[in-house]
This record gives sequence, structure tokens and C-alpha cells, in this order.
Amino acid sequence: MKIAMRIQAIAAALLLSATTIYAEDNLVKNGNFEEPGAGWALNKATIEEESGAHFLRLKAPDEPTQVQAHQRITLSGDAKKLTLKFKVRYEDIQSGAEKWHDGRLIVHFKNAAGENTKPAPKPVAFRGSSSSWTEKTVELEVPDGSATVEILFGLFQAKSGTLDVDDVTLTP
Ligand SMILES: [Ca+2]
Repeated sequence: MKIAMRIQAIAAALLLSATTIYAEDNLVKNGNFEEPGAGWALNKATIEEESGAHFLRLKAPDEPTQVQAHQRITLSGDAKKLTLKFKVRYEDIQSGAEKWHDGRLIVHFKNAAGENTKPAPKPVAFRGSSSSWTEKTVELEVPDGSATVEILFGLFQAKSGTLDVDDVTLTP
């Protein structure tokens, strides 16, 4: 009995420290979309709720246009690599007039003057359907001289489709 209680206490302590590390290390503000209005600039994008949990939704309107959500993060420290993780699901994304008119994740690193630093990370495209939540990991090399990083999820004049995103983390 005593041992069982002790194991429980250790498990609880481990869980607590894991949660703390997660919150401190994640450079993305409101990456889980649970704080209304925090962190993200939305352009025609919405925050939706499902079973009490919130996520980002980008939905192509009838007239092709840009639907996006982005967040600019100030880099502190001198990490040369960052790991971006997020959960994604999407439905019927059909590209528009240009082949880059689809759903995509774009990451911009910029210097203190706001100019893009190079090499720029490759965009990650989403087309077609992937109806269950899947975790994606993108390893990012931080270009020399970068002061900020901008994370942008967008549907760029796609003909149709819905792109849902949740649990975005960026860690050194
Ligand atoms: Ca969430």
C-alpha cells in the first residue's frame, strides 16, 4: 500500500515537471489555441471548438482568397536549430490557379531590420484530405543573423478545402 502511494506521488511529480518544461520551452504563444485572442493574428481564419478543445481552422471561401493565421516570435539565445511540431488534419484541399495555391505552412526568419534571412525554410504543402489528426515535425535551421521567426499557416487562394491545426510548439 505504502509503495503504491509512493509510486503515485512520484508519477504526479514527474507529470508536473514535464508540464512545466513544456510550458517554458515552447516559444509559441497559445500554440494549443485554448486562450481566446492570444498569440495569433488571424486573417479570415477562425478558432473552432470540438468536445471542449479549441483548434485553428482555415476554410477556403467561395471566392479564392488568402486565409491565414500567423505569429511572430522574437528569438532569444543563439539556438542554431529549432523543432516545430503541430497537429494537422485537412479535407478536400484543391489547388487554385497556381500550383502553390494550396494549404501550406510557411516559416520566415528575419533579421532585426525585418528582412528575410537565408536560407529560408521550405514550405510544407497540404493537399487533398487527411481526416484524422496527425502530428508533423519540421526541423528548422536558424539562418545567421535571425532575430525573429514568423510561423504562418495559410490557404492561399485554394479552390476548396479546410485545414485544421492544433498544438503548435517551437522548441530549441
Ligand atoms: Ca487545442
